[in-house]
Amino acid sequence: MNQPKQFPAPAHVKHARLIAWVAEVAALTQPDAIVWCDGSQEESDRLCELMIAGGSMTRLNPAKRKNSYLVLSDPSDVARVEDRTFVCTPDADDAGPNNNWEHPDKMKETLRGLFTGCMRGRTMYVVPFSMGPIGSPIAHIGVELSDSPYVVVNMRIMTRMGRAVLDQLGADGTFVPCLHSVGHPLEPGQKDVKWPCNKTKYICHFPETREIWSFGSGYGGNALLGKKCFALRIASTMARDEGWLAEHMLILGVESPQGEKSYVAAAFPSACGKTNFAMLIPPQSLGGWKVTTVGDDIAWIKPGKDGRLYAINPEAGFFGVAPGTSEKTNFNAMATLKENVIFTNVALTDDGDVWWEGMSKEPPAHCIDWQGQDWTPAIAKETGRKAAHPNSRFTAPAAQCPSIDKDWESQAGVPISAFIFGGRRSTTVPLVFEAFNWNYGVYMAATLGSETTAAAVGAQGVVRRDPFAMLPFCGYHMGDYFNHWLRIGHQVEHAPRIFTVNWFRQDAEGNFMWPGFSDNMRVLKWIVGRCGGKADARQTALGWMPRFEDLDWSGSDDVSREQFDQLTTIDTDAWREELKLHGEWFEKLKSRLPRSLTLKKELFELTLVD
Ligand code: SAT
Ligand code: MN
Repeated sequence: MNQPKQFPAPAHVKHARLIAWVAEVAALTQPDAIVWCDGSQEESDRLCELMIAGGSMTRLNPAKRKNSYLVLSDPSDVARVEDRTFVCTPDADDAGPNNNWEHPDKMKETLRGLFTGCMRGRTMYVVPFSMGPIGSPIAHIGVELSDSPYVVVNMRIMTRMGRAVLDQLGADGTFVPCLHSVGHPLEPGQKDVKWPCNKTKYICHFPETREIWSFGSGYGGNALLGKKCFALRIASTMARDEGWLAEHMLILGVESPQGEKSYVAAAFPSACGKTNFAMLIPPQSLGGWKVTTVGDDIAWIKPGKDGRLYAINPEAGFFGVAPGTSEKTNFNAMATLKENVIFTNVALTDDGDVWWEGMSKEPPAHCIDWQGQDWTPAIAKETGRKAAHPNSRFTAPAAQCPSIDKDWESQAGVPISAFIFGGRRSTTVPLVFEAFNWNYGVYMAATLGSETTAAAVGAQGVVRRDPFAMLPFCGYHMGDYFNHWLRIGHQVEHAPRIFTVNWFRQDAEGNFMWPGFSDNMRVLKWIVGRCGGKADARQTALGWMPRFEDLDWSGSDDVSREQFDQLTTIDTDAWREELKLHGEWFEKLKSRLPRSLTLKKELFELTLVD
């Protein structure tokens, strides 16, 4: 019988509980080696070399993109797997109808079976990471154990990772244990595949014990456990218990030509343009407005002593959707992508650079697509095959973004003046409106709908309720979550105002009616104007809405008064239908739905009678 391997922890690691956990996981998963990651550039370079040698990573032409790489995943492992994602609470009702549920004991038993020997033939990496600036009172620490070097190099960009975090943890600091395996052990002599993964996938959360176990996938939110698993699902339960908010929101700063600065946080479902909005460049014709970026995906928000809400971006990088990103749609993102980037599932050009649909008007004459096959515009036309997968991604350091806010790493966070909620809706929802009050805003966010995208496996383009853009990310019962939001709004003295936007409304011919992108600044200017008492509005059944003359149209002739009327019209019949859907959605949450939301719905029905 082989003796199980012993792996002594490095001398500088003083944390007994961490050492014991790593040893316990090693005994279960039986890796060949353990590496405690220090987060250095050398370490990252070494891992990239390893992946290049193994054929799973390609170095891009440094003359085109310095220190950047391309990885192509298995075609079966390209997005978050929501139907394989579980919240394991002792009582099923606590997970709510918005989560798949299993009892923690039963799930642990299943997982122990899957994890037994699952790292054989591989190295287990110990990845200490901080979500938020190290030492910030809003930040929290996690440690991910993973057998994927791809995960390690991505986590180094997406979080503050390595030695400094271990130092911060000291001998007994609190951390969230995050266990990850691609679930593809190697027998002696067995050759590895380019993208190891397993057909069986489990993305499991244990809110009571604040643990994450993820098996079988190497992609994005399934594997970079600091992101959706920790920073949203586990953190949302921490936030519920401790009186703060963990949200699927970008954070941006808006500065007027007079130098007045405010910050807003905005929630949109995955792949609805959060990154573009967070990095928007205002039209020059508006005269010196500036937008700065604090974060593009997740916000942790805590009440400050002055009665305002303060937000940090818990991440350190962007994991953005590549297709559609161009100098025109997101200049700042393209500038962020010049060096130190890992691309996943985009196409490789003949000169060693990357390409994706929408990056340039003219596609390259030839490239290698995300599945490693020859791709030409003619092939695309004939077969409909995309060069880049619709959910292909870039992983890039936030610090490289030209629009990064000077306070993006502030330990205290930035004060939030407004919350914005938006979905992808081709009909029904007007361009923008402001909720009458906090509870109304919570109602609007709680009933937010959006057409589904490629960010998750499953049918695309169907409207689903995605309350607060948190449906796949809320780690507990949605009804309790709404209650939590209602409570927070009444606890803080200066609660932000709440707005709904929809950039995606279409006309009868299916054309987008709103130009979007930099023109979104016109809406944003109105929003911060409302917060500062400087913008007018008319009262409608949905809330306060700008009249044509309330938006600044300087330099724009894209939207006529008639088009604006169409964009902001409230179609009473469509809203009656919409309210029926709200009703069906509320029915699902019935046992824990706050009474005030049901009342709001009734009130709404009455206002819509005309
Ligand atoms: O794969 S991720 O969850 O990181 C991206 C997303 O769905 O927003
Ligand atoms: Mn997201």
